[in-house]
Amino acid sequence: MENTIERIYADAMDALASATDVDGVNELSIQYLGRKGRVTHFLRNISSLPAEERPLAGKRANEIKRSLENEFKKAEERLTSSTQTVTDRIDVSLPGRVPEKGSLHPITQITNRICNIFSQMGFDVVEGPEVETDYYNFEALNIPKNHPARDMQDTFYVSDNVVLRTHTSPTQPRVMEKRKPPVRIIAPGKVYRCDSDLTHTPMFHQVEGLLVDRHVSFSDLKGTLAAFVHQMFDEETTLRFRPSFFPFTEPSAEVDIRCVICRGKGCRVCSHTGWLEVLGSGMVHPAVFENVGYDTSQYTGFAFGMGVERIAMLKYGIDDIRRYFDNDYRFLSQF
Ligand code: 2U9
Repeated sequence: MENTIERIYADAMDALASATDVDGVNELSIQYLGRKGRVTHFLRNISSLPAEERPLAGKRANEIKRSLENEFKKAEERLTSSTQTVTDRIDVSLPGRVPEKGSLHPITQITNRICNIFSQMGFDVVEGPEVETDYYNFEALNIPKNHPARDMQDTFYVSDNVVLRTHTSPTQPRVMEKRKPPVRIIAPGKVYRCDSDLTHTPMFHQVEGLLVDRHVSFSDLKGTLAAFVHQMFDEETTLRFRPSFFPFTEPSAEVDIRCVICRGKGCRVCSHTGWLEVLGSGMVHPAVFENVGYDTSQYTGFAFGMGVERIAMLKYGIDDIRRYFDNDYRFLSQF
């Protein structure tokens, strides 16, 4: 008899340990302590036990009944409070958090735009190494050993003959060594110079272009760059070519556009000149063609280069180049 009530108790405690919610506990309470429950049934039938067993069986059955009432109550409280905690903290009816949409960095957007404009004119986009040999970065481009551009102040030297490229132009002799004219290529990418202030960062982005064919003249250069400026800024933008000097082009010219802010009246952005410098350009120096084995009696070509940060500053009206590299979300999310 003692075994029967102890078994009932053990079964009840096992079942309670696996109950996961309040409904489950209530169900067990009915199974064991309800009108037709196992403990109730045992208590009702005590009178049928031999007289000497009744007092002990009755005492133990009542102890178990109280213990189970207590255990069921505790389990009910525990499960109710944990359910409440979850629902209190999490409102499952709230709309989910929508992740912020990313976008391309403004420098990437402008680089793509420049490349698209030249691609439509038939230029191939080519990329070269950022760690470059002295030969391709300087020598092949007619920048001799004693040229000021080689100064340690301006160039990051990796070793005696290896540098971080100071422009993307070295990509082009690399291509010319492999391809015969006609050649129409633009080289976008990162370049490095030992320089840092409001308008210079040690790393910046360039796009440099090259076209080589028979009968290429300075007027082809002017027409191509005018078409570029009109698509990049707008059709009304006036441009002018100003004589300049680069070791790799002869003659050379810098290209200015009418100030996009004041339209030529003079303002802080154009230093009150009414003009903004946007490109460098020129006819490729014959020495550069000789270095790659092109016949200078057959072929001529023009080349140009621009700083992407500068073009983006003018397009978006940004006055400090360092904004591009701060990674401030408030700045970047505007593009
Ligand atoms: C080859 C021959 C010549 C590319 C050129 C420039 C002029 C130029 C600067 C503009 C602003 C770079 O970012 S910047 O500092 N570039 O002024 N670049 S002509 O001339 C070449 C390229 C390749 C084989």
